[in-house]
Amino acid sequence: MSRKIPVLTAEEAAALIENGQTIGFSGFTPAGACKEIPKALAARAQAQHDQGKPFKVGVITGASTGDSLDGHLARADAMLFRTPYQSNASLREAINTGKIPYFDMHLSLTAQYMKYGFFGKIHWAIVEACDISDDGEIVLSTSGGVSPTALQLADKVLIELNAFHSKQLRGIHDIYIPQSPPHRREIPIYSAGDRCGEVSVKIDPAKIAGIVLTNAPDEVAPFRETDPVSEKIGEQVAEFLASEIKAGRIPREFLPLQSGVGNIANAVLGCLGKHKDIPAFDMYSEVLQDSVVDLIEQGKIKTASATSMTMSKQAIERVYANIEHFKKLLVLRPIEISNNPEVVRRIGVVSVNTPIEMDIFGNVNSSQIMGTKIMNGIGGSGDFTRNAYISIFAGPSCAKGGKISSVVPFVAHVDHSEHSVQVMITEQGVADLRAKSPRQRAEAIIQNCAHPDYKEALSRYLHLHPEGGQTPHDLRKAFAMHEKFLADGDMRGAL
Ligand code: 0RQ
Repeated sequence: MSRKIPVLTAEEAAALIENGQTIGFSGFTPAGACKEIPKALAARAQAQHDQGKPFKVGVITGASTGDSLDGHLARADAMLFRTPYQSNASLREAINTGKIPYFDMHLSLTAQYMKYGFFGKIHWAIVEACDISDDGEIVLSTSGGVSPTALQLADKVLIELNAFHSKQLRGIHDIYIPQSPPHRREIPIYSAGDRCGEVSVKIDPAKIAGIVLTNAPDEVAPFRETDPVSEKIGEQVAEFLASEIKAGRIPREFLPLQSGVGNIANAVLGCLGKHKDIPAFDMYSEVLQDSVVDLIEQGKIKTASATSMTMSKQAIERVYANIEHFKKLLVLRPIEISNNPEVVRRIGVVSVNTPIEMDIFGNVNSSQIMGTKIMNGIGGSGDFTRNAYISIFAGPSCAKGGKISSVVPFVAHVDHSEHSVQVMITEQGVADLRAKSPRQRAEAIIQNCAHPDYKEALSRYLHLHPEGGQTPHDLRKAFAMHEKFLADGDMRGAL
């Protein structure tokens, strides 16, 4: 016979957690992230610190979360470690000043690292749900993330039951957790919308310590209006993909698309939706943003698979108003599956991600400003880039009003190597790097992608040593543009 699971206040829930414990939290971006227990936990940490007692917890999530989790816990100095991705200003500062150890990881690996024991014991799973039964059946809210694995591994579980989210989300999730090696088999997904798992997570109800009742939308920041540079980048991506279909290198019916997060990703999707030679397509991605709702309503997206619906309150309400229709077209998966290299390679995903900087030979930095300060993390960009049918990086040719060139001689940190990156696109144009040597790639990137203010300097660098090897670097000058920026705040005039 099942017992009634106790309803707790957030403070009562936080009081159960002890210093030094590791928590697997739900949430992928602010979608489906816990909102009340982390705030109460931060307050508990602060109170302990005020009494001179230590209090920190290890924090594992799907990706970034909302300020209620990452902001509050970082500001309370309550994190023992943080992984695998973040985008919060307070947390970023604490990481960059060495206060919080941060492991920036490929997101598809987090759940299996948890299972393999690489993070040590998982004491708690704290997970947002839209529905729960007394016999331990949990229906997740707007993200899959690492929640299914955390719920299975943790000794104890706390649930935030969020009344804002429709209980009708039951059926949108497809929860499949692969066996660990040497028993793992292929993941039976052969097209973006395939389902192979369960609609909910079932655990032993005895380990659920309590439920905290909440009622709040996800803390998703509003999108900026598309600016002309993002729009131009979006158009270049759409035009490039249309020309690949025309050339017969992408099948006529097109291939599933992965598109990153943020304004450029939104603009890319909008431009693909408008392009007359791009047929209706599937998405096999990580995050579904507002633009996906528009494109589904316009019939331009057929099915979309991801691990989260990172949508504004208005967009998610549109989904809930027509949930039975959307459930036929949307699948939310655990991050281990939404980003799985095996599936990405099999179904031929075309990946489009945003770089921080790219170098003339094709390496990409997605995560570290000037090679030292973390911005967010590699996220899922590596999971997709390394395994894509065609991997594209698309972003502006310069930053900070032109004082920083996004194309540099050598990236100051490598997330994606020249071996994985196939196409670079800026508002200036497209560099197709396929079947090109490093010297040929450099000519294409400088000519087609670099901002006019930096073309000559980059070209001079490339030709410093005409017989200088397969990749003609000058190691004394490779970071001259970065050094110039660090010295006087402007890369122009270097080299
Ligand atoms: O700084 O906010 O202080 O002005 O970096 O740049 O142009 O606003 O772009 O918000 O799209 O973020 C790569 C960070 C781009 C993001 C990155 C400064 C710039 C600005 C942000 P300010 P923008 P976006 C997974 C997809 C990694 C994870 C990933 C990211 C700030 O896309 O985190 O790919 N990606 N996930 O001024 C110094 C440079 C700079 C620079 C930009 N060269 N040097 N600062 N900035 N270039 C896959 C999915 O499926 C979702």
